[in-house]
Amino acid sequence: MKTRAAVAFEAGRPLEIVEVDLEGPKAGEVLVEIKATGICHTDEFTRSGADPEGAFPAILGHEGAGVVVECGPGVTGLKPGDHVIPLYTPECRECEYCLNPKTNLCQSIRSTQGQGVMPDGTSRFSYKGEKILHYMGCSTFSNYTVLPEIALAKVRPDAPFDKICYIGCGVTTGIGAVMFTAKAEPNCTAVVFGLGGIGLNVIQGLKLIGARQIVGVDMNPAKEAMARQFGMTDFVNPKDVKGDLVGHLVELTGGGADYTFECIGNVNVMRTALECSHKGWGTSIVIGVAPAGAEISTRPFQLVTGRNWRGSAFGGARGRTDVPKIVDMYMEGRIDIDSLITHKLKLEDINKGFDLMHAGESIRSVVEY
Ligand code: NAD
Ligand code: AHE
Ligand code: ZN
Repeated sequence: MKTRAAVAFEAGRPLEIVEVDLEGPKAGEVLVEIKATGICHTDEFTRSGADPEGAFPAILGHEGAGVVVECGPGVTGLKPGDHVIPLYTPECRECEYCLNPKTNLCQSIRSTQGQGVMPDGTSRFSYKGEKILHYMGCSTFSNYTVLPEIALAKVRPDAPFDKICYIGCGVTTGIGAVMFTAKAEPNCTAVVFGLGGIGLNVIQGLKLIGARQIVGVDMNPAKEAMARQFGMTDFVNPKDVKGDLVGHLVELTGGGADYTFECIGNVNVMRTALECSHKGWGTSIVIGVAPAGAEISTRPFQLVTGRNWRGSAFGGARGRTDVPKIVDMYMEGRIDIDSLITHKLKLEDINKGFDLMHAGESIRSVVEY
């Protein structure tokens, strides 16, 4: 079939809206009509050429929601008409990783996914006879896409696509990092670095679990108001801090925070985040993804003296199990997604979504098909 898609033909170039060819689903695969997709900073990270795994030409996008159109042979858990959220972290429930409660990182299709192809090693997308790669196993910047069944969470049919698409990455990543990765407890203190589409969801998660103090750090003062609305108790703009930022944050949190979250992808900030976590027990969670070649550093003494450095992908969530529950939380009014979706765009205008992100004007731009 033909489908409209925004294609990243080369790193660093704007996306181009073209009609691509899409092959139907093979064994274990599902054809999905994407109804809406968010634009996450990770899409920009890859588009820009900073992603060491980035391969082109590709159809980016990994924060979508849509409807099952057709199931390939052997698909048992989904049928046409089901509402689904694509999962860049699938859940096969069989691999060594899925069977270990310590991780959500299903590895059953990770290697082919990283190469931009389906589990059988081929792509379903082409343009003028040339192969176009998939992205993060999702490619939600295409109106129709094909995914393995294990990479789709079935969700309730009454949830609006233009809001729940955000649960496909940002909402789950932020709330999950608090609940599943940090397992933060009521009355804790926290510092959140980066008050964008991820950081605000970390704040929302911290409020939900009953954190006592939630410090937000961002260089853009325009982010303060929304962060306060979501539960931030103190705002710090590093540009306004005279002297050492770590010292300032340690003092503000009464000796360091129980939990800190880096939601930017800046290795210098990752160090600050670790070092302002509390001596003896503080945990710092790396969420931001850093460009090719970047490395983190700190004095080992920071770890010897009891701080913990951890990372979180997709908030530690197991997609097929946890995503439907997060959709329920939204539908029950327990989490706010609507306020975070600051811009709605048509696919033709998708590059505007990247411009808004760079200008610091949007939290989430959502493309509706
Ligand atoms: P965003 O662009 O919406 O937000 C980033 C925020 O960081 C902005 O508000 C910006 O002003 C602020 N910022 C930038 N540099 C700063 C600095 N030096 N100090 C303080 N604030 C600074 O991006 P997002 O969509 O929220 O994504 C954030 C990061 O999380 C990205 O690196 C993205 O790739 C990553 N991410 C990771 C996962 C995961 O599973 N680990 C999931 C989604 C996104
Ligand atoms: N390709 C990058 C890594 C990018 C990365 O860490 N991605 C996160 C999700 S970001 C969503 O917005 C992730 O899930 N990581 C685990 C994984 O298996 O990719 C690189 O540096 O190579
Ligand atoms: Zn993302």
